[in-house]
Amino acid sequence: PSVTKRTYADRAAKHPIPVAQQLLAVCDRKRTNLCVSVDVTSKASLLRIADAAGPYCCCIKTHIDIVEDFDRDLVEQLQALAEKHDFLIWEDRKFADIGTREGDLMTEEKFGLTRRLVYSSGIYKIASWAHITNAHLVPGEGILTGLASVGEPLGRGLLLLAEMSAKGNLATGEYTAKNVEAARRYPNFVMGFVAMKRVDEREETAGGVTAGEGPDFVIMTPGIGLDSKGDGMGQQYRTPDEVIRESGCDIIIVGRGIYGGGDGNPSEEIVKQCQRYQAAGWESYERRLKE
Ligand code: 5FU
Repeated sequence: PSVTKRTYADRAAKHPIPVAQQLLAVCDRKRTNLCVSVDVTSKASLLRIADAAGPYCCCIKTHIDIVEDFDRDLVEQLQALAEKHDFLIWEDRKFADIGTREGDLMTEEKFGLTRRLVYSSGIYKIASWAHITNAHLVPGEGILTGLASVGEPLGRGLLLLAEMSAKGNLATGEYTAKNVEAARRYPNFVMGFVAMKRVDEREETAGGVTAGEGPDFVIMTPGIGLDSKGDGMGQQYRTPDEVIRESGCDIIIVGRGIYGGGDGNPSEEIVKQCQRYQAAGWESYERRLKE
């Protein structure tokens, strides 16, 4: 059957990528398909919001480079919260540098090329703590070889940005289809897509894969709001039901709808909004299974 008719538990049990198994299993265990995007600029706010939202979500998404007082302790505390509340961490880094040819990996090991160091090194050392990160396919498929050489041995997973939520974005049509084709060639690292719909089941691809067949990709979808249609700056919001039930996506990503912008809503308000989005997302998933 189509992945949209399979439960998170069933998909978790059969997924080839450990981090995708983990994510889908958390969804099932906690009855949530909510990923909370915590886009705040201080360590204290990020940790406070992650602690408040933790019980209600399967994943916390960060933009770690906006945190002004970032330090290693932040990462350690975030990891401790992930353990405490049973969620995964996704750094929304959107890598887009040039890639590596398969045969050149050995040379790269020796010279430690930039395209891999951005994931493994520097101040943030993203690969050391983020279960999930994401990348654009703009530079070509080599980007996957480069990132996989760092992430795969650590058991990390990657999402390709097959589509985006912003008005007028260019990730459409043939480009989206290319993302799906490329993902199929990295079955141990590319766990899914940032996308607005079930891009992997849309139609036949060049590889001849038809609707409902092929690997299980997790579709994670930003641009979710229950109270607003946009932010006046290009962001477009849809409801959890439009995204999970009508469009067949798997995980809803909610930022300002939950933390409210700035340094974030008071923790009680965050809890209240999390519960609201969690309930809406889960209800849509259950309806989708029955329809
Ligand atoms: F890839 C994408 C995309 O296409 N749209 C997005 O909005 C990522 N995002 C991120 O999701 C964006 O960078 C924010 O971190 C988050 C959405 O936040 P919001 O406050 O719910 O609009």
